[in-house]
Amino acid sequence: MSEIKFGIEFLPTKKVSKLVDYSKLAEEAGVDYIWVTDHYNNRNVYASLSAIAYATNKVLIGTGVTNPYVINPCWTASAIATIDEISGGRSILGIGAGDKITLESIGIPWTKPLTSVREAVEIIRSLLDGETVKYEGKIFKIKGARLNFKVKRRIPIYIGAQAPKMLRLSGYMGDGVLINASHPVDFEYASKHIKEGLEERTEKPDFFDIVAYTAMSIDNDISKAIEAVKIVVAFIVGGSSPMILQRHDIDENKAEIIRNTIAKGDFGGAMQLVDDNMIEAFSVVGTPKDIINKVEELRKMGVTQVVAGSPIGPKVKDAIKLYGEVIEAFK
Ligand code: F42
Repeated sequence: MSEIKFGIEFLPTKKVSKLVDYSKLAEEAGVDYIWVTDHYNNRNVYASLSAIAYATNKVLIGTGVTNPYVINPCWTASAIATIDEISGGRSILGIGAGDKITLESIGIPWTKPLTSVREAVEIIRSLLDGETVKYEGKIFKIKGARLNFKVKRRIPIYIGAQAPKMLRLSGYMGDGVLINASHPVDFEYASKHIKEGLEERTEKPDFFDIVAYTAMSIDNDISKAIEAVKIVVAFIVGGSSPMILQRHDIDENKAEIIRNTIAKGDFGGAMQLVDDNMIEAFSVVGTPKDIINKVEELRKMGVTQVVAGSPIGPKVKDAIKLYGEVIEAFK
């Protein structure tokens, strides 16, 4: 069975200096990958990655995930290549379709997400390979683009995917896939589609990273860990498609009530509506021992990287240290 790597997700909602502290702690805890989310209304992802790059030595760092709508792929290629230079060859690029509601709120129509991601990845890969890009796509028309500096290594590109065609696309053209999921049944589903994409590829990769990008909450006190994850699970349940809810035996009416409660701004109320089944379906939660068991289950499903996503734990710094215990158990 394949080895498993460990990542952590940071949201630049707090000052970059805090993110840098967390990143140093994560590196000390043995984390292999730091993924920083990209939303225009948080601190900028590349400015954050740049600060993290200077403060760390070994950990791989990247966007988790950027999108091709707010930022043109040519700009993204330059940005991630710059991070690679600053970090001494430690960058990774995560790209996805972005969030419809946020994009539309800033006047960007969320059209053809699959095509947009596919075209963006093709353009970015070619630019990083040092090519002059002329591209006549459905979304992007590039007359002649080229980076004025050389990228020293092949920067891995990961695609954020949950839905079937996007999962297949990740297998077809990515180096890995970031799947927002926590439960083995979701990976059973995802594997099928990723495999189809991998089979369509003419040049098979030596390794394809299947990443469980999951809500995680670690604490020695399990009840505190559960309490901290409830609001994240409420948002996931509220935002999940009927197909995903059915897969986890979650009543669509309950999900709708949670969605409406969140929409009213009643987060406490939404948390109270979250039940054990929802927590089990959409998060990895508990003491380090509980997390180790869950990671082992995911590893058996073919997951090759686990990412500790929000909230990480009731106390983030303590949770990062406890995550180190989990990582140690797999070394
Ligand atoms: N989004 C952010 O904005 N910021 C983040 O930091 C972020 C992090 C993140 C981490 C992991 C992860 O998995 C996702 C993350 N996301 C983040 C969300 C991400 O950007 C995507 O929104 C998310 O992954 C949704 O992708 P999805 O796999 O659910 O795919 C959607 C777009 C979908 O509908 N896919 C369909 C499918 O079957 O795969 C395909 C739709 C399709 O075919 N569209 C056609 C096309 O050409 O694009 C057009 C169809 C038509 O009718 O026009």
